Amino acid sequence: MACAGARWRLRRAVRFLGVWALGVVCAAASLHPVQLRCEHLEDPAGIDVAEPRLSWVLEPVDPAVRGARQTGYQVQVASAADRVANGQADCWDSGRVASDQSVLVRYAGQRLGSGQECYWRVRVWDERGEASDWSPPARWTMGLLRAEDWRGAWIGKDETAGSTAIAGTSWIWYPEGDPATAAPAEERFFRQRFELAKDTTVRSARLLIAADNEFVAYVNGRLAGQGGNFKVAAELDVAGLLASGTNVLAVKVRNVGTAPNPAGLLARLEVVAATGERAELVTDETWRTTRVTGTGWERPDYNHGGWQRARVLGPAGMAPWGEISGPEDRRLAARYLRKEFSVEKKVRRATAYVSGLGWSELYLNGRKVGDHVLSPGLTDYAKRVFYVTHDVTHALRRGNNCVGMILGNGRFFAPRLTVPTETRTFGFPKLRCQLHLQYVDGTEQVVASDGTWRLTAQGPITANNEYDGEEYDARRELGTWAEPGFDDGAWETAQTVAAPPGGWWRR
Ligand SMILES: [Ca+2]
Repeated sequence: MACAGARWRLRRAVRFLGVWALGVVCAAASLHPVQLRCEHLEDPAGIDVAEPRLSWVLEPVDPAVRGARQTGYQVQVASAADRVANGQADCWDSGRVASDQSVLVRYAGQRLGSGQECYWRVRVWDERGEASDWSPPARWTMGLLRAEDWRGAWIGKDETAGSTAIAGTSWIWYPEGDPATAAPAEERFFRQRFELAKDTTVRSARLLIAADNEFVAYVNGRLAGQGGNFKVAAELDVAGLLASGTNVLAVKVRNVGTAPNPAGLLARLEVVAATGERAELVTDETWRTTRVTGTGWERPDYNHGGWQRARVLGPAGMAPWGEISGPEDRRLAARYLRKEFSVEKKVRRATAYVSGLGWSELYLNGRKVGDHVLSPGLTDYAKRVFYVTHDVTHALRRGNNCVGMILGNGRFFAPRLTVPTETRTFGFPKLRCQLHLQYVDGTEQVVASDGTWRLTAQGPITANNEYDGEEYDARRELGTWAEPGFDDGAWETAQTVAAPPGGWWRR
């Protein structure tokens, strides 16, 4: 009996506890909001839409519950964390909104300013009209909303673009009619002799050559190369084919077609001797040409005394061929930039706004900021240019600080312009950057990119491109270049350069 009585009392206690627990559940909402997002991002920095959209996920308090749904929400936004926690929604309080919307609820409060911090929380009402607890607060910060908020200048290192290797040469052809308009669709042969001083050791020799339509080139009787593109000169390495004394360049050109059409040959040979001495040879009226020839015409000892003098049709760039691209050696070393600045007071908040084109990595006091790679995102730079916002409050220290930047090409600086297809390029890599320091005492300081920044293109990344890869020369590593106190005396001063073509700023 004692046993049975104990069991009854236990059952009654369990029933009582169960009812009590159920009562608690019934008094609270079946849902609560989690995973707060602003513009799809978790605690984002640098939002630049005037009315950011807020989203949350509804999580059931009890996973076993079915039919739970949101019937209302309330969003509160405040300018400080403690304010939102106390319900002082000084930016926006939506009040209770009867709605099942939990995705992309548009901010509808006070107008938000550049760089402003926003803290927010949300609560929801469930299918029974019960309110959830407030979510833990989330945060977003605004970006730079107006062009005049940008105080940094565009800086970088612009160089002379493109190859001028073709300049100074001329189109030539066999003297017949008007070859630039209509030459027979036949072969023509060309030869030129040139001397290299006795005992010359050739360090390098390149032959740039273009023909309308197809050429085969020989140096001293040996095949140097062939090609068939009159818009892009071929580049042939002929160093191994040259000798001191007399040399002969021989070229066969075939004008392709079924009817007369333009024909021409254009070439330039550049020779650099081991002594550093340079010599060059271009196509001109001293070349010899013929329509018909016997075998051995390409050999150095062939006598071309009976051939005719070539006719100069006009300089490189003439119609109908127009501008000729040289070989596309557009490999460009990464730019390293640095600027030291002093922080003398306690920092409450520090924000970096950065646009480094094509791609960039930001450093503060020797450490990379953030985990972005290939940043900022690719755009059509003629239309818009992205910037990135980082909270760098904890990267700063009292005393001397250093901001550093590595600038790569991305697709801002195209690695090639015409081969295998026409490619747009926008200029040399460039940077616009500013750090906003907000001190505890309420004062502010801006460290902005300008012509006092230091720059070098002599760092370890000697070439970079997402297709061609990166060339890294560890012998050129720069050590503590992104830390204060680094000796940048051998660096150059950054140039103030033109803004990128696109004027549209978005994160
Ligand atoms: Ca032709």
